[in-house]
Amino acid sequence: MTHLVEVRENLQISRILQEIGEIHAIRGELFRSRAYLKAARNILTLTENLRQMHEEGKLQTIPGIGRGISEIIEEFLASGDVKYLKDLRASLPPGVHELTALEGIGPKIAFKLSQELGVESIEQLETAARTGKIQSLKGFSSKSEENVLKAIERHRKTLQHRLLLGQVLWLIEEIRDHLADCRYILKVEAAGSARRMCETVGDLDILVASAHPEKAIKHFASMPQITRILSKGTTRSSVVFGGSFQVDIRVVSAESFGAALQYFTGSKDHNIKLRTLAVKQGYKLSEYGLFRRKDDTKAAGETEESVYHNLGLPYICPELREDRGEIEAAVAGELPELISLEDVQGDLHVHSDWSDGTATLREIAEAALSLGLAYVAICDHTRSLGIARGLDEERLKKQTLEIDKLNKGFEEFRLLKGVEANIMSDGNLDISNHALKELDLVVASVHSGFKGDEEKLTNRILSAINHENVSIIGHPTGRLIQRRQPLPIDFDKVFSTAAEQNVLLEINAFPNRLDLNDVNSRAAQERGVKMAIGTDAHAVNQLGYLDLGVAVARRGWITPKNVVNTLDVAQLVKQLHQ
Ligand code: DGT
Ligand code: CA
Ligand code: CA
Ligand code: ZN
Repeated sequence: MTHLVEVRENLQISRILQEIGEIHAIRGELFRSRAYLKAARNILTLTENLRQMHEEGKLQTIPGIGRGISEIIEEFLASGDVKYLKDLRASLPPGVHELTALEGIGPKIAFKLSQELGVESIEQLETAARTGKIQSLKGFSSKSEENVLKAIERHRKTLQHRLLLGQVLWLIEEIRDHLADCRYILKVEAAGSARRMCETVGDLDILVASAHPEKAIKHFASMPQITRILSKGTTRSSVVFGGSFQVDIRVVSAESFGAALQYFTGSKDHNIKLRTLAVKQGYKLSEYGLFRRKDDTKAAGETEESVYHNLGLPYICPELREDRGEIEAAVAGELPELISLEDVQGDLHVHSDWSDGTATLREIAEAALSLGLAYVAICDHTRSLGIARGLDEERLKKQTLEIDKLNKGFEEFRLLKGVEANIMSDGNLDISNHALKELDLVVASVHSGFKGDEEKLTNRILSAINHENVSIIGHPTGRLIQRRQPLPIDFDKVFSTAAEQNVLLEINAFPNRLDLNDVNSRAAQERGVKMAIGTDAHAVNQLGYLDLGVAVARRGWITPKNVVNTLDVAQLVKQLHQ
């Protein structure tokens, strides 16, 4: 599992081409714009790493990528920068980028507003709207003015929105890449909720070690993705990325970096308990270090480990720092051995172009191989999900024959024959038993009929667990983060039945699902339930979401032996047929 960085690189390049395309559209260069937007889209669904394709001289074999675009890709791969994009950005009037963050304001309108009214920020646009300047423009009315004001209001509300962890991890990579270019910066870590791998992040806290704080801050504040600077001091700064997400940066000395990292990682409750423990042992713990009370000398601070060790504790992983018993467990020497990404050998929930995924079976296998995985379970939707081109028995049969054929060509890799069947409102599955019997594994999930009381919904899940062919319950609570509440199910019954029937509960790793979540996985483990991590990927790049599934498991105190993805393929198949 060492190639996630390269998968991210594809995404990064796709975003650069996307932005170039958008700026060309603003400038009215529609033909060019389309070419870049198309290239950006094609790269998103690419199965190979661009870096590798570049090394093999194959960039121009990608549809929509000619010499010009391949040169841009090469420049990015070599230097991490694209001068063409920088120049394009500089060619736009200030503020245009910020205005496009508003709903209903595309690049073209933003450009027009900035040209004709001279507005350079959302605030100035608001003033223009309130003073009737927008309706006086040709092609605009008092209605458009109202719409602009509403969009600004909605934008301010989403400003307080939390981002999904998956989105933030991505942003952290970009910030790291940028800060890596500054020779005054010695260390960079993301702290706060992002480091604890919380499912959503309110603001991102970046911690930097440097002996020249002002230079470090200046370098950070020059990131082109920053749309607004809220404050900029000598050792700290707060800025807004992409029009809505706040990032706080703090610069400390290398000697107190560990103590600062410990402090700003939180959680607040974990820190409070740790400080109390420090006081009991005659210390004072702050963001500057761990100090002996009697003479105020420093006992630790350069590394986080040194802080914990001097308090007589083993290192406590950031994912555990929620004051959910981790300090007590550390004192007792009973911290769990957490699962890690390296333990994971395969992905147990992936969609192909046989239903609503975008990749072919072969493309999925190749992408998984390049990620270092040993197996992937193909789990396409079944027929009652019409919109997702769900499979009936006949197409499922054809798919399994295709998988058998492909598997003959692999030496140390296997596509597992699976399906994601729907749990109907009566608790039955929408596909016949004889079709399911032929498969390596069956994921059963609720995709419709979310209304109903706890008893009814619990019974639906229980009958799926009791179904003779079901191996895994997919995204067990059905929640979508910030969009749909979890189903009200009786976990007590679900856990005891799953443990009894040897049915696995999924930790779905898709960024807006993370279902089971940390708390529920931990409860499941305590009840003897084993879990399966599945990315629910619908495109090859999404196989990289495995790290989010692992993060949930780690926050849930889950050990490797309770996650079947840590088994090799032979052990796994055996376990699935128990
Ligand atoms: P978020 O941003 O809402 O997702 O959550 P956090 O945990 O990142 O919270 P944030 O950004 O307010 O603060 C970052 C860390 O800084 C927090 O986890 C612990 C530390 N911290 C902040 N304020 C306090 C405080 O008043 N007391 C203590 N002990 N720690 C604090
Ligand atoms: Ca934060
Ligand atoms: Ca913060
Ligand atoms: Zn599903």
